[in-house]
Amino acid sequence: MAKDSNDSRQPDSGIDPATVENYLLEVDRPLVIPVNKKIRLLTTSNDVIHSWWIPALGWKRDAIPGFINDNWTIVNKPGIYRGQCTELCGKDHGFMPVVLKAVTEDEFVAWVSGMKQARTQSEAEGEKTYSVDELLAKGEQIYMGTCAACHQPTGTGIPGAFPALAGSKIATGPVKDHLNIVLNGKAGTAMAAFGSQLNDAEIAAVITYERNTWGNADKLAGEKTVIQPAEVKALRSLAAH
Ligand SMILES: [Cu+2]
Repeated sequence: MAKDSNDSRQPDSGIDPATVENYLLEVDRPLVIPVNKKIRLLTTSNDVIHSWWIPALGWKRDAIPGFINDNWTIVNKPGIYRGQCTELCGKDHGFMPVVLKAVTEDEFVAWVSGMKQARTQSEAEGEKTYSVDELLAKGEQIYMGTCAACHQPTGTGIPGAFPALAGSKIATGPVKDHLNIVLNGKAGTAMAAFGSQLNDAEIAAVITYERNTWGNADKLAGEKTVIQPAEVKALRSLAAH
């Protein structure tokens, strides 16, 4: 879901949903397809059963962990087609928009090459070693965009709902545990897995930021405070085996 919708829906956000365009119906990464091409869509899930639904396509398809379902579509008119999760999937069911963007063949080719470029750049970032300042600046940006909605910009969380990171066991404990929860999430809690959403450099930056902010660095007795992308990469491959 798009950040402005998510920010607005938080308790006491002070942001009037009426001022947010396509409130709860906007995403950060739409599904982009070319028009006039038969498209096969595969659906699965990494947590519970959802159902992928865009009314204009005329069908719904369950997204089930451990299974891959498929369906197809041909979209003739370029444009934005909106939908939502249509399986009562949990407490966040109301916050699962689906956005499909149908574009011309030329636009699609350009989009694919842009995505490939971004991937190459992201891989190059993962090979670099960063200064502490670079990690902190990048980490703050990612924290504010990805983590702050629940853990709050001040790192204090929301008591009873989202744990604080300021002085927390995870953010001031062994780096391996910290990396593990950010990469893989925590079952039975609202903590999602960010391993597939953030690249190695982004994960390294946000972990470094969390370990050096809100007084956490002072509590890290003997634990690592600065993490580089290569260390994230190493732990990813460990988890994959
Ligand atoms: Cu859902």
